[in-house]
Amino acid sequence: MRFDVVTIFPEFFDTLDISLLGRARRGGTVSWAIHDLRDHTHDRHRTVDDTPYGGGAGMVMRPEPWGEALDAILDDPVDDPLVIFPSPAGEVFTQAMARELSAESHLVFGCGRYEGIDQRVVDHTAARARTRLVSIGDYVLNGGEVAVVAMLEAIVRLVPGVVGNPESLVEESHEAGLLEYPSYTKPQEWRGLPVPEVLLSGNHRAIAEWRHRASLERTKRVRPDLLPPDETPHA
Ligand code: JBK
Repeated sequence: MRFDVVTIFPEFFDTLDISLLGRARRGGTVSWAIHDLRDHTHDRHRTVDDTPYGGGAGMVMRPEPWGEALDAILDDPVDDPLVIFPSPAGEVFTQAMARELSAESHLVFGCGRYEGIDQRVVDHTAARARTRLVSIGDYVLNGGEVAVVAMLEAIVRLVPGVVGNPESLVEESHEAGLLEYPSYTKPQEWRGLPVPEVLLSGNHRAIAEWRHRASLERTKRVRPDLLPPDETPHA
C-alpha cells in the first residue's frame, strides 16, 4: 500500500515511523510521503486560508494550494487512488471501513484546518478520482491530522503481511461485533484482587463461554447500540 498525506503540519506524522507502521515501511509493505501544503503557496506569507464568502466565523482553506498539491499526487495515475478528506461532515469511520480501505493500493489524505477546505477542492477532486469525506467521530478537532493518524493505524495493521500473527486480527473487539472481554495476567493475586477462577481452570470451553458472556454483558452495559435488535435490553 502507498499513501500520501497533504497537511500544513508535516511534523504531526513523524510518529508514523515508530512501531507497526515504521516496521511495515522498513519491510517494504507500505510506503508513504507527507506533503507540506505551504510548499504550494506563492506569496511571501505562504497563505493557505482566507475569510469565508457569505460571512461567519473562522477561516476557510483557499483552493489554489490544494489544487497544486493534489495535481502533483494525482496527475500520473498509474494506480487508481482513493482520496479521503477527514471531515466532521463525512461518513463515520468504522472497522468495516478500515478493512475495506486496507485493500486499496493508494490512499491520499487531505488534512483540512480551520473551518475546512473550499468545497470546490472536494468537487474538483471527485471529478478525477474516487473521493470520500470521512469522520472519526462526533467531536470537534482542530483539523484532520489526528483523524488521519487514527485511520492509518486502523487501516495499515490490516494490510496483509503487516501484523505478524493474523490470528491476533481475528479475535479482536469490533471485528466480532462485541466489545473485548476483560484480560488478566500474572500475578494471580494483586492487592487482594484475584484473577477470575475460571481462567486458571484449563477448561477451554468454560473459558470461551465466560469470555463470551463477559463480552456480551459489557456490550449491553456500555454499547447496546452494537447488539442486534433481539439482544438489545428492554428499556
Ligand atoms: C473532525 O475526522 N473527523 O472526525 C474530523 C476531522 C476534522 C475536524 C473535525 O472536527 N471531527
